[in-house]
Amino acid sequence: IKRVLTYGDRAKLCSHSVAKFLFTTMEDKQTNLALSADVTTGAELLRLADAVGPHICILKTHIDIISDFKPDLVHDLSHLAEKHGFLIFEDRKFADIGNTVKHQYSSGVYRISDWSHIINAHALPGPGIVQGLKEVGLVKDRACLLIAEMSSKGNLATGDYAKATLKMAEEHDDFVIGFITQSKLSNDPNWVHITPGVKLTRGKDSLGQQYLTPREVICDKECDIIIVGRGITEAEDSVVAAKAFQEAGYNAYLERMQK
Ligand code: BMP
Repeated sequence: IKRVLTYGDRAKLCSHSVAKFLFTTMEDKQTNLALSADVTTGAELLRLADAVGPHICILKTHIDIISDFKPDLVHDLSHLAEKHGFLIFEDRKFADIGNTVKHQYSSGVYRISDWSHIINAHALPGPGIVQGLKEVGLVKDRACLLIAEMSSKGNLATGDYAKATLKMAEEHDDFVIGFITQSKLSNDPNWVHITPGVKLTRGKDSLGQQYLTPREVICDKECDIIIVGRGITEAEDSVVAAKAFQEAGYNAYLERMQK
């Protein structure tokens, strides 16, 4: 008897089209790697996306750190997402009242809802933030992740915060597909658990970031997807590094299947 569901099993179970596509992609491309493409020019973002695209299920952006942003950029990025079969996740971390985030999501310079399949939000303001984002995202078939736990030292998302975040997600499961988290919050296979702060060896940076290994995240903590930024972007060869993280992440998943 199979005790742990595969990514493919979970694709069949979940009802949200974005979650379904994500799990299907993970199974087909044999990857649970999300690239955090934290670079500062459009050209570099497109170069990375094209080079690393075959190895990832998600490309995570911080579009507001691009110094030469033009709307063409997200148009070209969307083409690369289709070419390589990955989802775009703008790591905007919305954190305001519903009415404000609605505008931040749909309008302004970046018009995030036009091109980003997945966005994320802090649960801190209460359920109105999800309601506001939903008013924009639902009709466009977009998905949202709630930030339950952070990787940075001394963060205040402690105690019952993650549990309350899970409850908020459960009340909006037509739009929320999972969590940014450091550990698994629920055994419900519909939720996607996505974890930043990953390198091939444990460690930290000089500004409070704390790193776990792919094996710790996927096998021990039972999360689904690793987010890797500088482990890839600062490597001598980003494709070689991406392949190493893809392999480490997927092997950890296969190991967890055997548990
Ligand atoms: P790096 O692998 O270079 O440390 O980058 C991590 C990425 O994940 C950054 O883009 C950061 O904004 C994001 N992130 C994080 O590090 N910790 C969190 O708890 C939530 C995040 O979104």
